[in-house]
Amino acid sequence: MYGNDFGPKITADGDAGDDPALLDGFQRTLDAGDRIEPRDAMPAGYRKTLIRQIAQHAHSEIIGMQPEGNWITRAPSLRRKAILMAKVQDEAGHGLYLYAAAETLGASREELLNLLHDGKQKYSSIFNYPTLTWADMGAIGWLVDGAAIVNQVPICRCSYGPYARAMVRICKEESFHQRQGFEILDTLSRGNPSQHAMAQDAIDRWWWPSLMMFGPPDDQSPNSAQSMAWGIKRFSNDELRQRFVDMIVPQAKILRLALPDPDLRWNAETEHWDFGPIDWAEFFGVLKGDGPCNEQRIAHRRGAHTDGAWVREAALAYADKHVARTAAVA
Ligand code: FAQ
Repeated sequence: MYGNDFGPKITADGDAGDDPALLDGFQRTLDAGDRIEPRDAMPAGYRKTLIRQIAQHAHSEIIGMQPEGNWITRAPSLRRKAILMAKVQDEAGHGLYLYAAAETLGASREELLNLLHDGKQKYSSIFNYPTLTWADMGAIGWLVDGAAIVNQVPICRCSYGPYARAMVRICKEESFHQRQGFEILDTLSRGNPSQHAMAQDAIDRWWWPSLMMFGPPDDQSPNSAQSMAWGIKRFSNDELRQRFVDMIVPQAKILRLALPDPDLRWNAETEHWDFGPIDWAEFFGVLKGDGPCNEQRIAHRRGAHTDGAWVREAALAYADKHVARTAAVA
């Protein structure tokens, strides 16, 4: 654990409480554009918000392995299979970095996983949709990883050091993921008519849920204002959603695929692409647990956790043995 190691001593739990000197030190660090580090004093709300967001992010990475893992055995070639396996492993790695970042705030991985398994913490809405065809691997890479990059690049500049640093590597890997999704769709789109139709069908199903990944509209986003004031979020949900649409429209043209929105048009005044209304009732329904795959995703995750208990026990036993041996030699 490390901290900036200047400023006043922090309280036992690291929270600034009402102490004006501690709160002032925290604010000065933010104002200077410096990073808050694990041993720095921070308001309890800042710690709580970070744990909530980082946990949700970590849960999304590991639940996000399921829709793609579903296609590893059915990938159309050995090359595609090797690439998909590497991608799914990357998502597990992202989960690991993020749970480790949350641990620096005092939330253990076990505690956070229990909250996920008990339905007390969220994961991204997008992973409650099914992957019906191989083209969905392309759509996830291009649109879902594409949305993830647009959302996550600004988090590399987030005010909390361990989260910001974890995001640097994650974003590099997500960029590769997006390109592999684009390449899958490009191949299908230029293939025979049924391959092109399969790619188009995937885009038709994944487009709107991808726009929902950025969260509710700004006027219905209870956390945005405070998270932006604390430098956890750098841009609002709607700003990032617009950035994503502006990035994707020209790419869709290159892919020769249509985005399923009759209201999509270039607005010369704003210099952005206008898009049609998002079905927020669907989004909030998915958050409540009514998406097509919510139950399946959580049941599978709980099962994987139970099946993996022996691995955690063996790793702990090995670590204990190692500590005992080192102590005996010393
Ligand atoms: N799904 O007040 P806000 C990926 C919740 S990683 C579910 O606007 P906030 C990689 C929100 O938690 C994808 N819940 O919230 C990959 C809050 O609930 P709470 C995940 C959502 O935090 C690719 C409530 O709604 N990325 O895809 C969603 O300020 C391919 C009110 O919302 C991250 O987590 C949603 N879409 O802004 C893996 C990035 N949106 O907790 C495999 C980091 C909102 O108050 C394959 N997170 N909610 O009960 C963020 O940037 C933010 O947390 C937002 C939400 C923007 C997601």
